[in-house]
Amino acid sequence: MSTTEREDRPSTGSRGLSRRGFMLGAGSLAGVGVLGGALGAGPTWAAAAPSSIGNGAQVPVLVIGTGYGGSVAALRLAQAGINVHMVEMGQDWSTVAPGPDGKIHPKVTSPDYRSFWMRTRTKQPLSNFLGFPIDKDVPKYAGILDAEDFAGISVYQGRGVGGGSLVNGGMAVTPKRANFASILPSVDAAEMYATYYPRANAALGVGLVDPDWFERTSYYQYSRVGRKHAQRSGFAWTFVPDVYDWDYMEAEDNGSVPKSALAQEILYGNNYGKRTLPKTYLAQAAATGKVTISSLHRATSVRPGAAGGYDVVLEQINTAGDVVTTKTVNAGKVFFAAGSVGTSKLLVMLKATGALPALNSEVGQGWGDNGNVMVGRANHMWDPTGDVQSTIPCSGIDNWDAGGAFAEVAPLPAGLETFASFYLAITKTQRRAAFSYNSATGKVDLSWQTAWKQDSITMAKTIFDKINRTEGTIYRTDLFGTNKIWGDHLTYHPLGGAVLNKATDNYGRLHGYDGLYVIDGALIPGNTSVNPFVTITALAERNIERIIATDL
Ligand code: FAE
Repeated sequence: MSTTEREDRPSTGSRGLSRRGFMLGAGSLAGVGVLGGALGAGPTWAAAAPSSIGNGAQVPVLVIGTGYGGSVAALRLAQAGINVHMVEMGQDWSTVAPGPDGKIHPKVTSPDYRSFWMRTRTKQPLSNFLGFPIDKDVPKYAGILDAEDFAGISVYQGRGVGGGSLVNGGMAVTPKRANFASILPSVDAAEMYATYYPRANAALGVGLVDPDWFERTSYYQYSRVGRKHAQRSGFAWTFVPDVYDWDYMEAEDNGSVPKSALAQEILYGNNYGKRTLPKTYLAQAAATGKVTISSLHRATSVRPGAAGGYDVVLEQINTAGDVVTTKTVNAGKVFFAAGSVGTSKLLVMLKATGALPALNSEVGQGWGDNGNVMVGRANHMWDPTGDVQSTIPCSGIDNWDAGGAFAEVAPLPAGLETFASFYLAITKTQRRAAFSYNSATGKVDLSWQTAWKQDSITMAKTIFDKINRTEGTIYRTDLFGTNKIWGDHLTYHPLGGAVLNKATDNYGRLHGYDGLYVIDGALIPGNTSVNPFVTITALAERNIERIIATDL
């Protein structure tokens, strides 16, 4: 199936939005971005409004977290004339000094202190290469990627102003409309596909790789091999939209701008080219003059204030993770946008410890991993995938309806020929876990069990067993350990924990408390059938429009 045939794509999203026509509110990035290579240094959040909130401050609205949900809330509230303060536990990366390589963000092949959130040893998603472990010791630091360990799963999340947009692949996929009812059953799909998905796609700057360049460039040989293998086994293969500036990537290829996606930058940040939230929603928010952000501030408590509103306790930390100051601020309204895990952990802890006892029993429930599972296949010598690979995936294999799996053809940008095809599959798993407060440790546990990933493996095998049979190839066993085929210990796509229309009303208002809202991936019950951030953004657009109209 070609991209244009992909059903139910919103008309102004993806292909409908010209690659060259991405507009940023009042001003266009296209003019400054493309050949001058200025996207990396173009309008970003921090240039406008760095801040540190004072102890005792009073704000009309406090947003906890600066990922997709939080950024949508901040922008739309500010545009409605409301002052917003955002708190973010990670760093404002645009103010961080370059590292030894002269860049803010290191390559995926050279993780260092900047790469991981408060770990003393890296935890790379691909832990091994040719069977050898590749993790190494690093100084503890407020790095950009968190690998948060629960008993049965490691959950990868972005840390810093911009949340997951800083570390993700930028794959911006609108689910097929036929699947929407199982994703968000209480939401009017017609409204989402007519209004909010297009709005989200436009504001995020979603576009598609130029198909002609795709056929030519050595950097997508791995994707063309992925297509050949998928099609020879009779699977639907499709281009997948992304927020990376495709014109910039072509300029990287012809050598006229500094390389980013084509220089192994992704998991630990992109220095140029990717339209992260600080270049889109947050840059627009800064332009209103009504939004401020305190970075390295972690929200630890929210409770009703004696004089109204909510008292929010914030720990200001340094880059080693030490608490420097504890502040209490008062907010008229609070938006939980700390991500599925961050929001769920806060709410479960606040209910259990008596700060917000009236939250209902749905809080902490309905968490899923979007069915993520990773795998590599060993190709024949005549099917090399390329010693240079773009870090931005641009295609996928769709076997959702028949086998419950959608697999992105992912890069393995090792800098040498690996003869491997690599994939991240999203599967239709029904498994859901719950968060619960552990009074012995004072922490929040997650009931996910590693064995549950077997369902996802079975679905992913509907694609890859068949391709292996057709091609006469086998699975790689050296990427996740020794003799281990499946990357089944992790997820990149945490979803749920404060599910829409269960823990909240149908617009994210938390039951039990006026003026408390959830507006991030915690609202989505465990699975989106595709990569999740477009759905998180579109749902946030829908909800904030209603909240502004009725509550503010
Ligand atoms: P998120 O973006 O995680 O933002 C939450 C923010 O809150 C973070 O910045 C936190 O640091 C901050 N925070 C948490 N707790 C606190 C606290 N107590 N106080 C203050 N701040 C706090 O949430 N999705 C796609 O659609 N396409 C992709 O290609 C893709 N690739 C991915 C690759 C990787 C490696 C990873 C990790 C994720 C990927 N994702 C992808 C998932 C996507 O980034 C994720 O669904 C969204 O970022 C979730 O958005 P939220 O607004 O829920």
